Amino acid sequence: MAHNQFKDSLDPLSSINRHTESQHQNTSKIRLLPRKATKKKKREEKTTLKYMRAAINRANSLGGLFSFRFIRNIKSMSSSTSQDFVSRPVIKKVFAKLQKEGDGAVVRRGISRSEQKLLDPFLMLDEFSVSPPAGFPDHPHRGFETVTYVLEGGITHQDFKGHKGTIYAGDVQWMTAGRGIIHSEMPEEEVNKGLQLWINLSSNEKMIEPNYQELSHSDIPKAEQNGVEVKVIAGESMGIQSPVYTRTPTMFLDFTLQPGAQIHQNVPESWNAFAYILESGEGGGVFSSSNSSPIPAHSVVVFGPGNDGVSVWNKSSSKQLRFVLIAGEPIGEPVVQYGPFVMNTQAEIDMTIEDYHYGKNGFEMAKYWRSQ
Ligand code: FJE
Ligand code: FE
Repeated sequence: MAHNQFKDSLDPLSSINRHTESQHQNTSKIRLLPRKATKKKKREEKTTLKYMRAAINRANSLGGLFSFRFIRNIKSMSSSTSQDFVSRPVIKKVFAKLQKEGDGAVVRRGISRSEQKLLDPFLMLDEFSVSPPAGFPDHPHRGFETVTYVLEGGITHQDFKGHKGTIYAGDVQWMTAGRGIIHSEMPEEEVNKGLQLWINLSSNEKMIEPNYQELSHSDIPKAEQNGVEVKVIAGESMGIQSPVYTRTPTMFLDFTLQPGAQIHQNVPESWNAFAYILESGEGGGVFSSSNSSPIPAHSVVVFGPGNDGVSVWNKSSSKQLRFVLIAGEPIGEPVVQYGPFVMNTQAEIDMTIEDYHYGKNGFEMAKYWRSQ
């Protein structure tokens, strides 16, 4: 295996080959499909809304000071459509171009250094596609977590402490590298695809003992409503909760919207949030506002701050829209990254390189271990 070649690519994630689109208004017309709600239900919703509005008006005229927010909350309680919600705005779109990584693997890097400030605590998002003999042979990590979500095929991982396993389509490995992991991540089948997300750890957790949370697809709670399916990998959605423990508070949801479906997902106020579009119909997915321009598959959609969640529409008439919605509580600390090591200061990076080189402070097995 071309270990040396791979080691070179462990240098600061360098060959970042991407482009950023500025937002532009869309002029193309896309037909809005009828919602699934029945006419009767719509009528009922309208009536409820009418009475609520009347009640608010009465209260207001009686001198009660109802904020806009309060009124909106009452409105949103009466309906499950996203038209009634205000969404966070889209502040950046990044189309993730293909680039080579590891040993012959190809990734689309959606998040890299340029988004780290906007998207604290997230460091990297790769959509990978890898076929044997390519892969991600023996390499270290320190100071953050990697989340691997397999979409097709399987990935076998082996680490320097004897931990080994294969995750297949729908399975998740939530790895806390902490003070140090050395592992290999290699494809199992002909075609192997998925996402790998890197989540930073706060300074007081960077040197914790490594840990794994492995979830089979059957451990990942799933809900379905009005043409929307959600798989809750981390956090909570549609009343169901993931069993994953997130040291850095994180939400990771996999949404599939049938043609014509729409959602509004709440996101905690202070958290940073983005979506990554996995598949879409003509033009893409519509985010934030119903009349904004569709965003194509393989794009990162960065949401601005706000106490609201995000609204999404699938305006395609035939294809489903699949995207992950990821949000996390910002750590707010300096980030110094040297490839697979992410610390707070250059001195800590220098120490990490030394630890890795001499096999110290968590990298004890570095000198002896090789993957099979
Ligand atoms: C890495 C280069 C790399 N994206 N997606 C440099 F390729 C890697 C690395 C991965 C990776 C692994 C999987 Cl299974 C999926 C990935 C990059 O292993 F960590 C550094 N530093
Ligand atoms: Fe890795």
